[in-house]
Amino acid sequence: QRTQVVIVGAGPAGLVLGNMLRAAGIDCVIVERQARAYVEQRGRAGFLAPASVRVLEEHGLASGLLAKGQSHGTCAFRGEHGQFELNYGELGQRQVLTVYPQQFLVTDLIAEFLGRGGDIRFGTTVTGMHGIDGDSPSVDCLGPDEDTYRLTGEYVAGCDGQRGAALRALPAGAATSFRRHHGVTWLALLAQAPPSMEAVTYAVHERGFAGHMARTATVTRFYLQVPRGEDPEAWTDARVWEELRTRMRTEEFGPLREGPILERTTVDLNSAVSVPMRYGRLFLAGDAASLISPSAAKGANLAVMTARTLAAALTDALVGGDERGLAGYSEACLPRIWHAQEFSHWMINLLHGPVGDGEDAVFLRRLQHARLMSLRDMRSHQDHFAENYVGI
Ligand code: RFL
Repeated sequence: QRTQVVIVGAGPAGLVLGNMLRAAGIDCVIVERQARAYVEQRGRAGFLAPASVRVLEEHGLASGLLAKGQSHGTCAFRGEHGQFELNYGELGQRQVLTVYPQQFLVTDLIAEFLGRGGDIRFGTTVTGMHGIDGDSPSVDCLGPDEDTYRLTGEYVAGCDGQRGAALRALPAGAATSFRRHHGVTWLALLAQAPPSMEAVTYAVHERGFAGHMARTATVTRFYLQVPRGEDPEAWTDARVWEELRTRMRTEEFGPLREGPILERTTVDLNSAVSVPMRYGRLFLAGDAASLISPSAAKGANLAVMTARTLAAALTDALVGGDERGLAGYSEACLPRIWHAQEFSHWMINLLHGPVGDGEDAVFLRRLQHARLMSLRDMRSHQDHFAENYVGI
C-alpha cells in the first residue's frame, strides 16, 4: 500500500500533522496501536498555551476547545510560607492558558481528520521501518486481526512517543538523545470531584510536592510526589486524600472537595531531546522528538508546535518541491524545545526539595524556599515566570 506520508501515532502530534496535511491535499495514513475508544479516553494533559490555541484555530481545529475550554490566569503556591497567588494573566505578556482535557482534543482531531477524508488504522502497531534513508521509506504494520502489511510513503512522521517504533528505527549514531532523569516521581490522580479552588495550586511540603489542577466541572487532577517505584495501587482513596489534605495544608487553607479516584498512575519526571529530529526521510515530532516532564505542562504544546512546523515543511516539499523547510526542521524546533525544557527543569527545582534531614537536603530546601520568596516578592521574577508559563 502507498501513501504520501505515513504518520505513526494518533496523539496530539500525529493528529495535528494529519489534519494539516489533509487540508493541503496531501495523502497520509495514521497508524495507531491503540483502539479508537482508548485514545479518546486517555486523560493526560489539560493546559494549552495561547500559541497552541492560535495554531489550532487558524487550521480549523479549535471549535471544541473554543466552545468548551476554560480560561485560566491564576496559579497559587502553598508552603510553610503560607500561600501566594500569581495572576499570570495580568503579568508578563498578559496571556492566559486554556484548560481543555487532552482526550477531548484528541477526540475532536480524530473526527476532523476523518471528516477531511483521512485514513486512520486503529489497533495497528508499527513493528519496524525500512529504507528510511532512501526515497521510499516504509513501515511494517500489524493490524487488529494479526494481519500484516507494509505501508510505503515518501516520508514517515514518527509521532509515536518515546517508546514508539520511530526512535527504535534510528540506526546507532543517527541522532543523539540528550536525557535527564530528574529523580522525582509523581502519582498522577484523576478524581471524580469538582476543582477545590479556581487556581492551579502547587503545594511545597517537607513530605513532598502536591498539586491541584482543574480539568472539568466534575473531574480534577491531583499529583503527589512519591518514591520511585511506588505501586499506584498501594494508594487507596483514603490514603490519597489524607496525604493531599496534609500537603495541601487544608487546616490552614480550607478543605478539598473529595471524591472517588478514577485513575492513578505514576510518572517518573524524565526529559529527552533528540538532536537532530530527523534521519533521512523519517521525521520526529511531539514526545518522540522531545519528552518533557509534566511539571510545566508543556508536552502537548510542544506536540502542536512540532507538528505544525513539520506540516508546513512537508507541504512545501510535496506541493511546491521545496525541501528547505525539511532541511531546517530541527533547527526551527530545537531552540523552543530547549527553552521549554529549561523552564520545566526550573519548575521541578521550585516544586521539589530533597526529602530527609541530611545537611545537603536541608540546605537545598532553604534555597527552594528563597526561590519561592523571590517569586512572591519580585515583580521582574513574576513577569519572567508568567511569560514562560504561558509561552512556548
Ligand atoms: P502521545 O500522545 O503519547 O501519542 C503517541 C501515540 O503513538 C502510539 N504508538 C504507536 N502506534 C503505532 N505503532 C507503534 N509502534 C506505536 N507506539 C506508540 C501510542 O499509542 C499513542 O497513541 O504523543 P504526542 O502526540 O507526541 O503527544 C504528547 C502528549 O501526549 C504529551 O506530551 C502530554 O500529554 C504531556 N503532558 C502534558 N502536556 C501539556 O502540555 N500540558 C499538561 O497539562 C500535561 N499534563 C502530560 C500531563 C503527561 C502526563 N503523563 C501521562 C506522562 C500529565 C500527565 C500525567
